[in-house]
Amino acid sequence: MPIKSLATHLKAVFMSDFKELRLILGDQLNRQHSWFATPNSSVLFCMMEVRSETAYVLHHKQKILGFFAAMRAFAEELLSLGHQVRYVAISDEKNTHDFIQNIALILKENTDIQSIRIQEPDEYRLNDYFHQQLPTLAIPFQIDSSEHFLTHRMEVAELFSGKKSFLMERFYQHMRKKWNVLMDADQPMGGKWNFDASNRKKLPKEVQAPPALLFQHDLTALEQELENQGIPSFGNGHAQSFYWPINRQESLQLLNYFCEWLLPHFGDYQDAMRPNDWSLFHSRLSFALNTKMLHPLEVIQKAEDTWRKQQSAIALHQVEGFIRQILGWREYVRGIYWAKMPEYASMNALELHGRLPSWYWTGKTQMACLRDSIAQSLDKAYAHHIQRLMVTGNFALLLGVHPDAVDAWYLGIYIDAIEWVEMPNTRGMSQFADGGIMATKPYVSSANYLQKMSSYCATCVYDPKLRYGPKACPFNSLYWDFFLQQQDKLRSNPRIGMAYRNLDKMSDAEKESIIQQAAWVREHIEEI
Ligand code: FAD
Ligand code: DLZ
Ligand code: SF4
Repeated sequence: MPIKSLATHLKAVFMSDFKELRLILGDQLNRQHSWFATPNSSVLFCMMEVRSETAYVLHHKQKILGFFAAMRAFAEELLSLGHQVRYVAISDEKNTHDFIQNIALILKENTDIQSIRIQEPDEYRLNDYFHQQLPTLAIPFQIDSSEHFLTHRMEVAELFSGKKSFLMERFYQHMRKKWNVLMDADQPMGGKWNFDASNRKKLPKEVQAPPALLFQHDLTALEQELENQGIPSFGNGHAQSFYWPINRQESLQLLNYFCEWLLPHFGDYQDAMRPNDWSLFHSRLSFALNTKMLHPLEVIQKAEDTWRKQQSAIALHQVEGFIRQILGWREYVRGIYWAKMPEYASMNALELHGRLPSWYWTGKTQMACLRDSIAQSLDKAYAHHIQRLMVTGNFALLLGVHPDAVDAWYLGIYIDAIEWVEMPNTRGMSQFADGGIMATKPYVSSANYLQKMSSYCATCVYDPKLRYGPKACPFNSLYWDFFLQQQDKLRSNPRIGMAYRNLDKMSDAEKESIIQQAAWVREHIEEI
């Protein structure tokens, strides 16, 4: 059913006597939720495209298109299953562009409604908003579980109660046992919990990743609607053939495609990077997962089942590496978020105050790794983990950018960016702004790492081996300068001992050249 036909259905719903209103947010597209088990003519499901959600950060166009298209497709699906839906579109004349005010209007039109239910919003901002605003409607309300996650919000906090740092590995083992994933009775499959060491292979030239599975949705009408409403955005929209999954069926297709073609090499090349190869062996399931079109357990179980059936073709470390990301990292970062918000959002342990270079918004830099990763992000609203962590995140930290600016960039640019997962990854894992709650040391590197894990350097105007001089790779001077500048805070960290031992071996003249080169890079940051 085309999205346009929603309006016709919506007229019909005004005729009924609804007793309960249930709000579905844009990242709550979970068809398996118990709310939808049986159609109930006294329940009115409401979904709303509101300006406030398009404006809390400047979003990539594909992110807005993707969320709205998936929301509309979900509303259509609910209608086809016999549910009653009130869909407030962005261009709806009556849209107040505020959830509570819209609900107030619907209550006015449907005077029999006696209660409201929502599902737990995953972002602190919206959770706070609903806790403050729902009571103002003066009608009983209930907040239900989203039935999506494998932990409750405070599970990580409880597990690490009284501890200064929260190590993922301990949490991951707890989750493997709790959900009986990759277990052999009470022992981990293969005798080890973690095959991380097998996940760092370089990508040989002759290894080609299968093409990414792309869908083709014509979203030009929706794009026009956004333009007519003056919704700001950046990046390329690809509205004519929008390729992200926008419903459960496509999300399942993407999962099947991943298990068949990409899983066999996922673990090997998880950390590899290659110019123009934008997703390699990664699943690109994050949008489907974060909108809840897919449940994490079904993704994990499908991967484990695929491995169990094809053990001769798929090695254990390929599947363990993938499952760790979802059963471990995804749930863990959510736990950190709820344990540490709202303070987490303003942490800046390294006291960094710099600006993000303007080319983070254009990709116009001569540094091949950054140019490729940023241009790809602007074009695809996607970069894989190691590009986010070791290219864009690494450089922003070395440069000394304020974590607020880094957070806003990551929250805006990626199709999968919802604050509960974006912020701990950015502020915690990538920028060390939480002072080590998540990571035991800052994820920074010189060009050496990038040269080892990618083929970017071969195409770059800069020389990854040089620390100073006009051809020197900017990562190198910034890397050593970072450790010099952060000595007070980092020298005593045993995990960084090697960096300081190397610095201590350098002559004063060498250190001075590095400092000057780093200062030059900072001064000319817009041209490098
Ligand atoms: P795959 O590599 O195929 O991994 C499979 C799944 O594992 C992902 O879909 C995702 O659900 C999960 N996963 C993997 N790594 C992580 C992680 N570190 N934290 C949480 N889940 C993980 N992920 C988001 O979903 N939204 C974000 O806004 C986001 N922001 C990030 C910002 C930074 C600075 C960094 C370093 C990482 C961020 N991540 C974020 C984590 C990770 O990079 C993405 O989940 C991943 O790149 C999505 O692509 P994929 O689906 O192909 O992942
Ligand atoms: C990302 C997004 C956007 C752009 N717009 C909407 C919207 O108009 N209505 C809505 O319900 N949800 C939207 N979303 C997703 C929300 O930001 C998401 O529901 C919250 O972040 C809660 O986690
Ligand atoms: Fe990136 Fe430096 Fe390599 Fe160029 S030389 S691609 S800037 S790491």
